[in-house]
Amino acid sequence: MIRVVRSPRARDHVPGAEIWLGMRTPGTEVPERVDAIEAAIADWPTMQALPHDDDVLLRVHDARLVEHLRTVWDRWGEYGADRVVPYLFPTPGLLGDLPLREPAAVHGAAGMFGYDTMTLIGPGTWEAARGAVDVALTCVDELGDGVIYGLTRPPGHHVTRTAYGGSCYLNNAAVAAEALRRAGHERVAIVDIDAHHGNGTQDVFYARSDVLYASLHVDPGAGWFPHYAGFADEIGIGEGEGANLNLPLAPGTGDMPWLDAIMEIVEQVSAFDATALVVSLGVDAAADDPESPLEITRSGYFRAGELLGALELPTVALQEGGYHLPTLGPLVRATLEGLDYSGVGT
Ligand code: SP5
Ligand code: ZN
Repeated sequence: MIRVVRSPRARDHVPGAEIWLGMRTPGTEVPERVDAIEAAIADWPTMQALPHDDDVLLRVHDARLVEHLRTVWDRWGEYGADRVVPYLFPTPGLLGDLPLREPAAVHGAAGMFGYDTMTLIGPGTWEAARGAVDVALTCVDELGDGVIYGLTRPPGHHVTRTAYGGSCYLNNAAVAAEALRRAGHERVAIVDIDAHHGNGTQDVFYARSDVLYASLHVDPGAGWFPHYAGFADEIGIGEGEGANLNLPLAPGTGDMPWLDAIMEIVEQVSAFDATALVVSLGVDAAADDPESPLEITRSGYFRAGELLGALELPTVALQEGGYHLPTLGPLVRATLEGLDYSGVGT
């Protein structure tokens, strides 16, 4: 039996648009995604997220990022713009040898914390993002054995220690992994099956040996977001060397090679001897999805769930991407049904 944790704030984030290639496009990370998923799993036992303090959140993210997200919408009011969009970015090319100073003007500071132009902030963005963190933390509190699913929106896996982007604001999966560590799990594996590389989660744990990050995703080297991260030679650094695994896949990849990559990840998680699992459950690798060129079917997602469920680890599954509204709910349900190992051997 899969238990579900949801947030009443999940629909409050209305990005309104994505500024992509200079064009104001409608965007795909919309509140209706929540309706689509909730409708597909309405018969499963569901609880509301409980409020948590910022302790774990501040172990994952720089306090200045959290403070910026908490306050930027109110400070933006004087510009008369309907959303927060950065316009100037402190790239290495701009800074050279200069120290990174937080700009005095909030419109200058926006690009220090937001690394793209497609991840807009409006009036309910902070409340929704912080609510998703409460979903992740409530999942960890309620986990015990078995599988629990947190309907996290907005998603989180693109948020690094210090910067947001990729339709994400706070890294829910990283928060869950850190909370599992604090709850006594010695080794936590994060398996990211979203179509895109979770550059944020990778960044948070890159130098750590106690949290394994493993991802399969469309190859950034073939021209896909997040472009700068997700390559196979990113294996971790220092103590974290060997605790980061990227399996980039060619555009057009279908079920068989995708499931082979999941099997390779499952072997690595076993070898790592993880005591708990976090699944970054994006379903945007689906054939119909507008945001990725991967071609995964519903039965592929069910099988992926089964392969991960065979680990029989206490598992927190959190929502990441998935943008084709007609199939989004059924794809999430199929993955979780595969993941649910509670009936195995009984
Ligand atoms: C959480 C997640 O899945 N974030 C992925 C964000 C990737 N978006 C980058 C591409 C944006 C352009 N979207 C245009 C879609 C038209 N096919
Ligand atoms: Zn994605």
